[in-house]
Amino acid sequence: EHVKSFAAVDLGASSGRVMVGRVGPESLELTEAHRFPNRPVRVPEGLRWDILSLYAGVLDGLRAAGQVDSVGIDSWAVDYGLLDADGALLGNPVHYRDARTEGVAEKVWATVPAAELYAATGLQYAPFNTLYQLTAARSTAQLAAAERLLLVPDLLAYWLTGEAGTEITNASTTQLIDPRTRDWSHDLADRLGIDLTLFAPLRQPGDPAGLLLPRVLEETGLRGPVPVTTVGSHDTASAVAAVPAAGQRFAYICTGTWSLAGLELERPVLTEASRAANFTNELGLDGTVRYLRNIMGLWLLQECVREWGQPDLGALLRAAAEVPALRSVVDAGDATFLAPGRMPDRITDACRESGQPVPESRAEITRCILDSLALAHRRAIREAEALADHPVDVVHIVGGGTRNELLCQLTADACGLPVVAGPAEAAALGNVLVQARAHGLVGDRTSMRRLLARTQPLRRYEPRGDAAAWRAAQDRLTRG
Ligand code: ADP
Ligand code: LRH
Repeated sequence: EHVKSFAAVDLGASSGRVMVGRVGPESLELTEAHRFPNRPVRVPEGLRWDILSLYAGVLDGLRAAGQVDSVGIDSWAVDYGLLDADGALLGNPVHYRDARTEGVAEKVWATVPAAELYAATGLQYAPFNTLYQLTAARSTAQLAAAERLLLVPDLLAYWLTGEAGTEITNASTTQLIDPRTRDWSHDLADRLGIDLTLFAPLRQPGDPAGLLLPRVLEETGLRGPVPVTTVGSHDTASAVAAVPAAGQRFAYICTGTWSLAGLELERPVLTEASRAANFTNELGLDGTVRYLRNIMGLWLLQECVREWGQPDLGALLRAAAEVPALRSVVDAGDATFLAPGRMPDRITDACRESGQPVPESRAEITRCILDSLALAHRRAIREAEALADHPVDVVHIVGGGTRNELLCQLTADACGLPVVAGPAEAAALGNVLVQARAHGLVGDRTSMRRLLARTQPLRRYEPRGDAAAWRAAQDRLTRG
């Protein structure tokens, strides 16, 4: 059997990894070559990504991966680095949780009303959309000096190859792309004074993205030529590509730092009702639309665990499973949870303010978070089904959250639907499969999904009764 190897660089908000996928016509095997923490740094001017440390992790990972047929890169969305006229990076990329975008949206809406923005781009309102970040950066010395803007995965690809491009699925998260034409919205950019010539030409998943530079080969011990292949460089686009679903009647939840819950559609939903419900139309593979809602996700738990000095997660989750269900819930979609810090207090404050019992122990706070996430999953999927007129009969959970059995079971209970959990490394697998397809090893999206379902360990959770309790909890939140 003809087998090829692909390195998938996948940078999440909590960790980066370089995975190696070995793909044949009937086989798909993924192994971890290297994993490294992603620790943002607060400096006087704000919260920044430590991009050089991440790039060092990528090089270490490629060395550990050994000889591969191609490399693909994906990461979290919306953030970017700026280059000067010599092609040198101007400062550390600003973290999407940085406070610089506070109050910026209102200024943008004074020029282009929110309804018009949605009709033009289909993107949800989130303070960190690149459009708002660029508006916040207006009249900074750094932006004035910039000749080029590269989204994070494109920046790493540029360092590896010397070639600059803008990958389309991630570009769709800038809020400067029209999801119908899948091209820049020049009119919008003009009205907002955003210079689109900063962006390198658009690239599509599957496009060649250059060859590893001689210096990179030397540092990683790889033998050239090694091509870099464009993948769905938005991690969520790669993760959705690796949802092991059959047919169309499925919803997905990509769980990690965020929960991204929604549907794969052929066309964007740009209605006013969709805007009011804050659903986004991000671009996926092969002309698809990722119609989804951002939910705060396991960030809520990560931040508590950080505050508590990193206790054992397994023990904490076992204790949380023993806590009575649905005593108190918070709105896990609420942007008030976006910034880092004081998370246990912020959760208990929200419970107190909404007149619910205040969780006291770590186990109780953890249970409150997981119940709240499951509830937010339920709400997002139900609303997406209605807004897109696209009913589903199964929910696929992919990403790191699939390792949290309690969260998977609670999500099945809350949604009243079976949950199929796995793969955990969906973004890396989607990254690998798009490279494999570009190298002629797999066919269309359906056959990619079939290969995943045949080769990846999946676990099924059936919904356990008590629909009324979830409905009541939802009512409590909506009223509160
Ligand atoms: P990201 O890509 O956003 O960095 P991941 O997909 O790697 O996130 O998921 C990280 C999350 O997965 C962690 O915050 C944690 O809550 C969860 N997780 C990882 N490993 C385990 C585990 N062994 N048990 C339970 N949860 C886990
Ligand atoms: C998840 C993710 C998500 C974006 C957020 C900024 O890693 O890419 O899809 O909304 O990060």
